[in-house]
Amino acid sequence: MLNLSMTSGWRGNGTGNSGITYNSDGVSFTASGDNIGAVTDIAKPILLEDAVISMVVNVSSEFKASGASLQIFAQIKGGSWPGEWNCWSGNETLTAGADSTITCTVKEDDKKFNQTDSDVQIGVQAKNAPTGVVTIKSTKITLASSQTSSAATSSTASSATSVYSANVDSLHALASFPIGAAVTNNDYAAYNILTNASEKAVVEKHFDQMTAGNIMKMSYLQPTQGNFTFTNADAFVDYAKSKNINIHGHALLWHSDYQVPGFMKNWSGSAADFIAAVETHVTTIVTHYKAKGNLVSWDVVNEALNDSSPSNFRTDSAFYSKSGNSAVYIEKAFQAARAADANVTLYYNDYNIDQNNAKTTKLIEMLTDFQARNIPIDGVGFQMHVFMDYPSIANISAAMKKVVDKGLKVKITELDVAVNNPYSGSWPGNKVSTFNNTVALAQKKRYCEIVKAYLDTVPANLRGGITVWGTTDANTWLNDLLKSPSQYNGEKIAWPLLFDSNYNDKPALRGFADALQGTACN
Ligand code: 9MR
Repeated sequence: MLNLSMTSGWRGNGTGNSGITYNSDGVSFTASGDNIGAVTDIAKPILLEDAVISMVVNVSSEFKASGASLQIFAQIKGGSWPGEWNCWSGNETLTAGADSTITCTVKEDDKKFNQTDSDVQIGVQAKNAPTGVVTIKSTKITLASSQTSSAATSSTASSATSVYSANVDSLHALASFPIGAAVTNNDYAAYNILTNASEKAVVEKHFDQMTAGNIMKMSYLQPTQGNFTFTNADAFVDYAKSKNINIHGHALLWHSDYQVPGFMKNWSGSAADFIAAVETHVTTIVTHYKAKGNLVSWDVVNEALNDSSPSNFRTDSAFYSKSGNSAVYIEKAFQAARAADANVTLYYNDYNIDQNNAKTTKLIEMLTDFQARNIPIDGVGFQMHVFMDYPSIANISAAMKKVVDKGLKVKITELDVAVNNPYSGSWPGNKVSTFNNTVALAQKKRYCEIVKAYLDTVPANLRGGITVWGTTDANTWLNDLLKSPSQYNGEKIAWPLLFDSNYNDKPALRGFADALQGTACN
């Protein structure tokens, strides 16, 4: 049985319809005339012949009083749009303000509903001079026993499954700037982009840029001094190139303890020699990947600012201490990167700078200083590991605007929207334990609003792109119990990404697409 999503994918049907609205009951439409209704798509291949469509509907008193009826229908999209038109639910079967179940068995003698060529739309429309409102609360399709569909077979073992399509053919095709995803390689073998067909499929369909979640970090590329280990990263960059996908390099320098090679952490030589070693790392890697041709931008330095107020350069960083308690390593890294590749875009990347707070102020101070001294920098990466309720869109926009005002690019480098916020004042009383429709819709709206804020704030020539930090909810750093044991006390309740753990679209994907298409966020 297919249990269709009632939170996205529906649209108005019939001439003069005023669209549909999603609400806590389901999908509603105003039946202002004959053939006005609501439809949703089911992707091919779909074998609907002999299937039973079952809808729980609730009509308003006005609809009931108008004497109108409802008609479930199914239609093959394309050609002459042939359909199943024999299903009627008369006014007498409907009760005002109460749920009624109406059904339709899809039957066409010539088996047109065994569709491999075209998608199918199913829906319900009003008949007999209707007025008033109709709400569809649920829609289920019971396939004939011998039949199946891509949605059913791609789901988990249970036959009761929910099929949801965001109706997005390709997310990146909707944008004129890079749309990226962070991916896993041999760092998390089960989700390795080079070997996992589902990962490949979702990335190749929706993204035109990738970031390596881990394998281009320092300790992976230069584990011991002078020993550069490019094999895994090269395979990843080459695969991307074969698919016309660009790479955003992440990250040349990051203080986070286990990313820093031991030889740097334990440096006992002079500060000048340490800085020279930093420059060698940057120069060697940027030069190597310049030759590949598809590495378009780098996070040169990641997270060099602290979270204090006022904020300053981190001192809990080997780079800072071994450089002689100085932040000079930052500008040296940018200079070395620019010298190695004149064309690659150079970003400073950090978290919490989307909040227009002390850290943003320190960031802007650093940018101003760099520009005054001609230190090469092209833009700022806003990581944007955000929550449903925090930070506000106003703060995000204001912070991005400050970077735009410096004439620098803004790239959202690590976007994810965690459903649960363990830092909120009400935590854990406000904990969401199930990813339900209400949450899915709120997340859809939040994704839309963030992407819209980006488009509204950052002019086209300064848009470095938007990258989500992972593909599916199964493989998010927020589930990474090994590295973040305290996050949600080990519960996997972030659900922060665009695809669920079965690689199905989430409403969040529709929200992202809505913003790119200029559709209102709802
Ligand atoms: O997603 C990454 C995770 O797999 C690693 O365990 C972790 C530590 O290396 O890094 C995660 O990615 C981080 C990124 O490199 C920098 N910004 C914060 C990201 C989430 O922690």
